[in-house]
Amino acid sequence: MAEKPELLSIGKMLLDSHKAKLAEDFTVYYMPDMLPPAERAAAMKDYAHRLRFVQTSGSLGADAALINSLPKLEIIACFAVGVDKVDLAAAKARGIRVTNTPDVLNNCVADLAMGLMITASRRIAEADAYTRGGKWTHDGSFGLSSRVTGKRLGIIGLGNIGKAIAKRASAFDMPIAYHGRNKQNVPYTYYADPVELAKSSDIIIVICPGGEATRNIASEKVIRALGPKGLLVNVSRGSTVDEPALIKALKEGALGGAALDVFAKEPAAAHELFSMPNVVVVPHIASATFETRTDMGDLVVENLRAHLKGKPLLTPVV
Ligand code: NAP
Ligand code: 8YV
Repeated sequence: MAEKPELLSIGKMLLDSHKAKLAEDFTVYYMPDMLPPAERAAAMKDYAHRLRFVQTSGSLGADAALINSLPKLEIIACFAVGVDKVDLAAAKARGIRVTNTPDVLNNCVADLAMGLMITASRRIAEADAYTRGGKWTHDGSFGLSSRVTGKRLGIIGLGNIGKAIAKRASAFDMPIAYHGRNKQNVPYTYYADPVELAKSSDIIIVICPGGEATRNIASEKVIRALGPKGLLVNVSRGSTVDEPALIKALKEGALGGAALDVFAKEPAAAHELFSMPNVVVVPHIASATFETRTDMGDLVVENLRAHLKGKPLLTPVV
C-alpha cells in the first residue's frame, strides 16, 4: 500500500507544475481518458477499495458508476467551473464533496466570447483564409461584414462569466439584455423568456451551466427569433443549444451565423458545421490560456490539500 494518500487523476488537464505539487502530498494514479467501466475497474483494481481522492476534468466528469465503484471516496475535485458531467446527486447521496474552479477563468472565457463574436461578425477567419489563399491579389477586395459596436447583445446566463462579457460589451456600446431564472439587480434588461430575449437581440451569447435544466435553452424558437442577420455564440456547453435546429436554420438562411466553442459531441463536433462560411468553430478553448489553466489547476490542488488537512474547501459545489 502507498504511504501517501492515493488520488486518481482523470483526463489530461493538469500541468506539470500541478502534478509536481500533487506528488508532494499524494500518490497519484493517472487515467488520461475516461475508460469504459470494465477497463476502468481493471485499471483501478489494486487501489479502488482504498481510494479517497479523485480529480477529473469538466468534460469527463465522474458518473454514478465511477462514484459507486469507489467505496471510500471522499472528494471529487473538478478542473472546470461547469460540473454538469459530475453526478452531483450520486456524490451527495454518499456525502462525497465536489469542488470546481469558479472565478479564475471569468476573464479568459469572456475574452474568447468577445473574440468569437467579433470573428464571426467581421468574418475574420474567412478573411484570413482569403488573404492566405491569394484571393486578394487574384479576386480583389474581400467584401463587407457586420458592425459589432452598438449591436444589441442578449446573454443567456448572466453569472460570473456572463457579467464579465457584459462589462466588455458595454465598452462596445452594446445595449445588453439577459435571460436567467431570476431578475438581478443589474443595469441590463431582463427577459424571463429566452425567445423574447432573442427577438430583441442581434447577437446572443450562451453562458449558462449545462445539464438537463438548460438542455436546448437556445431552442429552435430562440434561433429563429434571432433571425437571418442574427448571430449565436455558444461558450457554455453543447447541450444548451439545439444543434440539429441550429444546423437546419443555418442551412436555410434563417440564422445569420454562429460561433461555437462547445458542441453536442466533443471532440467529434458535427462536420456539417465545418463547411459553413458563416460559422466559426474552435475546440473548447475558452479557458485554455497558460495563465488561467495554471490558476484553475492551482485551485484544484488547493481544494484537495484542504480536504486532506481537514480544512474548509476553497470552492465547494457540494
Ligand atoms: P455562474 O456564475 O454560476 O452563472 C450561471 C448563470 O446561469 C447564472 O446567471 C444563472 O442565473 C444562470 N442559470 C443557471 N441555471 C439556469 C437555468 N436553468 N436557466 C437559465 N439560466 C440559468 O457560472 P459561470 O461561472 O458564469 O459559468 C457558467 C457556465 O459556463 C459553466 O457552468 C460552464 O458550463 C460554462 N463554461 C464554459 C467554459 C468553456 O470552456 N467553454 C469555461 C467556463 C465555463 P439564475 O440563477 O438567475 O438562473
Ligand atoms: C474546461 C470548462 O476547459 O470550466 C469549465 O466549465 O468548460 C473549461 O474551463 C473544460 O471543462 C475541461 O476541464
